Amino acid sequence: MDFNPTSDNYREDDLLEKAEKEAATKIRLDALKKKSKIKKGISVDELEAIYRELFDICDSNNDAMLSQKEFLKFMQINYELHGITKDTAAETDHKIKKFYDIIDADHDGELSWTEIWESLKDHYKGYTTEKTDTA
Ligand SMILES: [Ca+2]
Ligand SMILES: [Ca+2]
Repeated sequence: MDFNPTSDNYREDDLLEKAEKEAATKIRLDALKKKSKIKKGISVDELEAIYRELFDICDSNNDAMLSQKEFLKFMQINYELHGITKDTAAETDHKIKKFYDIIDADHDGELSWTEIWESLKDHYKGYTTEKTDTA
């Protein structure tokens, strides 16, 4: 008998792991959408926490950078968090690319959390409140 059960099993585990990861991501995303609404007067800390979570969710390959494909997902969910129903698929690639290039401060073709947060902080100036309630 010539078969390789080890490699078959490995493959199965691999797929299972992928499915589990996708399910876990969906749960995190649903939780984020449910509890997080970005509205005027939000604290900087709160805003940062929301985007940090969103960044992690969109970083599918866990390399701490957002590729252009991952960034597209980030933008799509970002619209949803603002209560805007807008399909980024309808946005031109050109527009997304332009955003991407603006945020990519060191021009390495990928977006780090620092690059994204710096850009967002600037974008939300005057929208957020600095003071945070310390319990
Ligand atoms: Ca990534
Ligand atoms: Ca970069």
